[in-house]
Amino acid sequence: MFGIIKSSFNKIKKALFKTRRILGGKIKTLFLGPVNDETLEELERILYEADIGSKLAITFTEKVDTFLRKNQNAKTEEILSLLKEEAIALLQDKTDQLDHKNYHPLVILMIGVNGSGKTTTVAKLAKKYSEEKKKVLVAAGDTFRAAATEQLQIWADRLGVDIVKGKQSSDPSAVIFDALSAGKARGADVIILDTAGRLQSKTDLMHELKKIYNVCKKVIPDSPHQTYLTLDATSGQNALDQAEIFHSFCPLTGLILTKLDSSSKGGIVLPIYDKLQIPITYIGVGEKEDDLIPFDKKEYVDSLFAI
Ligand SMILES: Nc1nc2c(ncn2[C@@H]2O[C@H](COP(=O)(O)OP(=O)(O)O)[C@@H](O)[C@H]2O)c(=O)[nH]1
Ligand SMILES: [Mg+2]
Repeated sequence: MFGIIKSSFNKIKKALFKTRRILGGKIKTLFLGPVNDETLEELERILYEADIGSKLAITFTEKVDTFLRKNQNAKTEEILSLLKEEAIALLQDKTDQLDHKNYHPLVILMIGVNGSGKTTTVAKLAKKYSEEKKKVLVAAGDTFRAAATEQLQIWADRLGVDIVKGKQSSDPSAVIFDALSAGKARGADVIILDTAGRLQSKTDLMHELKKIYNVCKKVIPDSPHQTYLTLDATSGQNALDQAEIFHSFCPLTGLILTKLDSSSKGGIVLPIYDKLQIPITYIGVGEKEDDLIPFDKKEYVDSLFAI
């Protein structure tokens, strides 16, 4: 157990390596010298550059300012601790909420824009549940590109999980309907639904998602039990806008922040949570099936502000 915790912490540390170089290292260097107004302006800029967003960069800098006025000889470590405390307080307890109710089958709907990591995350979750000895079925709900179904088929073969797919350009809701019906009939424990990310327009995409959502309700009334939005961490503030739009059409139960390994902007977690108050359930730290870790606010914050 301890080994698993340790290895996931190392993965987060590795994933946030670039952000750490920007944040922890720069903050350390910044406070080596005498502190004045310019130092605080610089701190605000450094925080902003790590994608913490302008609102939080200002709030955090003000906290440091107040602290420094009371503690003129504060050490860098104390400043970093203060920032960590602020970040943890912001993330509150909601980020720990994973729904552990025993749904049977558990239906997970994966949504997000093209390239944000939906299909890869479906595979990662399939791996996770398979390891828990659950019978997993995945649905290739992205019928727009033949390559999308092929991609999921390759994962399903590799992981040894059941897949339901449709013909190219067929109605995705029909595939979802078939998958849910098949999952029920075959006694699947977990059904994970992949979807398409790019349609002609935002309205089309949202209309289609609504349709899929309603099909879920029709076949398994209380489903989808989890609706996860994948957000590409490298897309920075844009991820925030996406999350808001999706959430207004399909109530999200969790966010999965992908590609934290390839971003130097790991700070994006904070403004997303600040604005939407949707739990960050997992983070993606690579392209392989094992590169998905449950989000742990303390591990995350420790890595973010590590020096
Ligand atoms: N580095 C990295 N790459 C990822 C991660 N998740 C997905 N990808 C890659 O991002 C690309 C798009 O992923 P895909 O799952 O096809 O996105 P989709 O269009 O939303 O289904 C692929 O090349 C994936 O291998 C991650 O956590 N880290
Ligand atoms: Mg896909």
